[in-house]
Amino acid sequence: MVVLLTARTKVGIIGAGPAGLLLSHLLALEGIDSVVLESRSRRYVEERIRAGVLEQGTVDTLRASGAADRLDREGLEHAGIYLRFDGSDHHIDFPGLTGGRKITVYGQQEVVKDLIALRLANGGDVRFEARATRIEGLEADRPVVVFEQAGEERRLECDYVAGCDGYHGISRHTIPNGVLSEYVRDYPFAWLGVLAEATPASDELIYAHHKDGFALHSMRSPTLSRNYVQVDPHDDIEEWPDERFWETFSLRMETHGPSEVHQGPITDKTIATMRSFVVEPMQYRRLFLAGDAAHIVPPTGAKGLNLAVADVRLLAKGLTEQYREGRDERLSRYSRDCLRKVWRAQHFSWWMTSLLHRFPDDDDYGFKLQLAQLRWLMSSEAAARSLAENYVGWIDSELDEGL
Ligand code: RFL
Ligand code: PHB
Repeated sequence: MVVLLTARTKVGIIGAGPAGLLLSHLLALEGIDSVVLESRSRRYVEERIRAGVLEQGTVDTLRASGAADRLDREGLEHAGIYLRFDGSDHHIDFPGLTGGRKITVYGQQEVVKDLIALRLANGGDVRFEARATRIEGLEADRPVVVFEQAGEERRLECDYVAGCDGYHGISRHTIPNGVLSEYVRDYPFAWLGVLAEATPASDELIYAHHKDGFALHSMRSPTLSRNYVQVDPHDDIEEWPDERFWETFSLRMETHGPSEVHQGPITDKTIATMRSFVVEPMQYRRLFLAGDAAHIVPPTGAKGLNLAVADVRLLAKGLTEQYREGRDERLSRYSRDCLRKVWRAQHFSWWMTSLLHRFPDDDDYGFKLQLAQLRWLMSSEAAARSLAENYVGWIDSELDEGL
């Protein structure tokens, strides 16, 4: 391959997921230019169905940065969730327990669409089908992202690199051996998720605890349901025809009598394995990792996308301080500051996962412990508040003020 073109920018961003796109947008608002490199096509990233729950702080960030016009029109504000166990529904009232905080249901791919449209409308440089292959020059503090586009190898020289390329990206792997510590927990189950053209059966999400395994009823709009069931991590999607999905989902959603499940044509079906993972530190010289590139959580606590937003909010602040005032105080604390929220969310996601799933080698004792914990959540305001506070997004008094 012939090296053809070299471009230059202040911040080279690898990945056009929520982390990379929002970072590019926040930097542009501060007059800091960036180039976003994305290996997939625009269509692919805009249609990739993933998260759906935005914390209050995520919505606030999008709103304050002018990226929430459609979110404000179409997002579904939710004041709580239901825990379904012992044959009935139990409501957790978020505003009542957290001083008025809520969540908003709005698909991750809608956030991605909005951010791409905004970046392009504002003259942003977002390159699709541009795959970063390596990062050079980190040791010399003159980073260059080498990438492939249209069959050519190209170079992007930058002051800083933001590795926003998700769990399977290259950024994390360019850091020399011995620098990073990895913390991992794998779970013996996966989530089978479907998108169905069916009116949601509930005004709020339902997390169902069932002896056969966990199920979740969520939604994307007044006409689209998003439902999940716990499955074996080795299951193949072919083993889950639509009829089997609805049968399993209906059974686990059962309350006293037959549950009210709204079925409809399934337009998307995927299996996602579950893992907790963190690398520390989230920085090496002029390379900063953000979002799933540095940490992932099982989806039970709905934290992944929100953590990605929290990271880039701090990174944009740090880079702004650096460019505006020539001070690297915030930037040098980036990893430490992010990891406070990351570990809080790690614990919450692990806890919600342990509370609600059936572990294959667990016995009835484990099931009874889960029920005891669920009943306690509904009878102790302190317990319910701790769930609510974490679900709407923990406010770190040391860091979140002024952000
Ligand atoms: P992303 O979204 O994975 O984006 C990374 C981007 O980098 C690109 N890329 C590269 N580009 C150039 N060169 C390379 N070499 C590249 N390698 C990779 C990829 O194509 C991609 O476009 O990471 P980011 O931005 O950090 O965002 C993280 C979120 O996507 C993720 O945490 C959430 O989706 C997790 N998650 C949830 N999070 C929530 O906050 N609330 C939820 O309700 C929620 N539900 C979920 C979820 C994740 C799920 N799955 C599928 C794992 C539900 C599910 C089922
Ligand atoms: C979703 O709507 O996709 C969703 C909701 C809550 C979760 C995970 C995923 O915990």
